[in-house]
Amino acid sequence: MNTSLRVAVVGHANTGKTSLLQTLLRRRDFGTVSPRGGTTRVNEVGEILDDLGVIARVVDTPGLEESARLRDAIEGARIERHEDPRTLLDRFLESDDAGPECELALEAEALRATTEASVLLYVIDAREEPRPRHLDELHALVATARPVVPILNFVARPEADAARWREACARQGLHATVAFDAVVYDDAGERRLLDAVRTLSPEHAEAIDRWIELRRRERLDAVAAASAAAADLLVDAAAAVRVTDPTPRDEAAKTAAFRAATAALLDDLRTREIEARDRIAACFGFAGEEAETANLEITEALGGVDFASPASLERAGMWAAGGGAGLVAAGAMIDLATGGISMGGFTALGAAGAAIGAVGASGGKMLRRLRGQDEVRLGDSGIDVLLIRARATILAFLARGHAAIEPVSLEIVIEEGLRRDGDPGDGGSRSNWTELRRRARGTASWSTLSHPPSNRAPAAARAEVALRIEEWLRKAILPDP
Ligand SMILES: Nc1nc2c(ncn2[C@@H]2O[C@H](COP(=O)(O)OP(=O)(O)O)[C@@H](O)[C@H]2O)c(=O)[nH]1
Ligand SMILES: [Mg+2]
Repeated sequence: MNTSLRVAVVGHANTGKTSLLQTLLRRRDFGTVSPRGGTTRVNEVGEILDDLGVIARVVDTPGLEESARLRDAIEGARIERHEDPRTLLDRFLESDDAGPECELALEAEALRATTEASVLLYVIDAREEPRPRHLDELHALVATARPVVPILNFVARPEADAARWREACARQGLHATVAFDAVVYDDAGERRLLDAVRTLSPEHAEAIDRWIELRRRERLDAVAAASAAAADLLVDAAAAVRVTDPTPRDEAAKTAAFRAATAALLDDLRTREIEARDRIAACFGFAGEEAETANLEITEALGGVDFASPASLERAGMWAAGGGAGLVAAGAMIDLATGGISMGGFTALGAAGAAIGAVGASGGKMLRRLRGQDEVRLGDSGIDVLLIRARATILAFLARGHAAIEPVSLEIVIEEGLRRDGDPGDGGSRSNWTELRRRARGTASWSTLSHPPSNRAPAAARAEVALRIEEWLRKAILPDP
């Protein structure tokens, strides 16, 4: 008898079995997911691994298509009246009716996987109504004599009726039903799924605990690494200084030089922000094409605040010249207002909003002379925009299952943050952020975006501020790990 944990995933075609396994395994390259049915034709095994080795094996199976016929075939294997269902199933699986060329070949393949499994996950498309064919499928699963956890998939869809399915499953004697959308990953849902497996298969409690601990640690590590990538971006953005060409020129040439420096800084910031997004994606195991699929429309978020287009920002009344206000020691300042959008308990407009009154100021008014040169820096609210987006990016990837198909929507994540706003647990974090943002200004040499570039190596003080921001973000994202 194999004593290691083995979980087989069964159900009708297209209910999301392969998707569920991709999400549980954190592997998009596992199996083939397709909106057409019948893509999985043989059982496929994946492994959950930690440093100590294999924690569990999970098995993907072909869909149980011909469930009525299957039920009849199992019943047809009866020889004596009191034979238990498992005896009938074993007899059927050994019979010619279950051979590779037979009509029920795929169903037989799936059922062979179940007879060796510790637990079965029965995946249900919760958008459907319970139908007789589901009862036929359950009949076959009951015959395996393995514990069954019904998994309600597609529960994130409005048509899904979880309560109805819970009742339908309970009537078949299955009470450990778990709602878990394979595509919209949710940590608590995965936890409930594993808890249900533990309850039905207590001899594997240790393996389940290892599995839970593995995912918990990975999550913490991913959020820490992603927060570090975001902190690095924020310091680069906050410390960046562009100095315009000092050659004495007339007012018009200076305006042009200022605009050019501003546009170049905004452009570089956008590239830098996309680079940070890719690093964040990689922290959650989305790399290369994976990150492409995630397709985070960073520049579209926050109502289209596009760093590369100061002209469009100006038109939208979303940027303004910083009029001193003690925010930046000298030089002109770009400020990106966010229309008061706030996340997780603080608004992007606060004390830092001082510069925002001057919306729509012309290029000429933006000029500040300083030794005949102009300095261009990103204003406080611009840094806040980057912070809000970076945080939303992390939250979006954190909530993304590896079977996900839709692009990540930052808008939705930011809106959810807005809805949660005012959470008393977040009190005080705004003032902490203001202080961190001030410290992140550091010196121009802290930023790879500064121009002319500094030949001084970034100071230890930069690393210290970046670490503080990383910790602040990590706590804002996972308040109590
Ligand atoms: N929206 C949504 N789509 C899903 C979900 N699970 C699976 N899908 C999609 O449903 C289709 C069938 O999924 P697949 O995993 O191949 O199902 P299988 O035949 O049971 O292995 C694919 O197009 C998936 O992307 C879910 O929870 N929500
Ligand atoms: Mg499949």
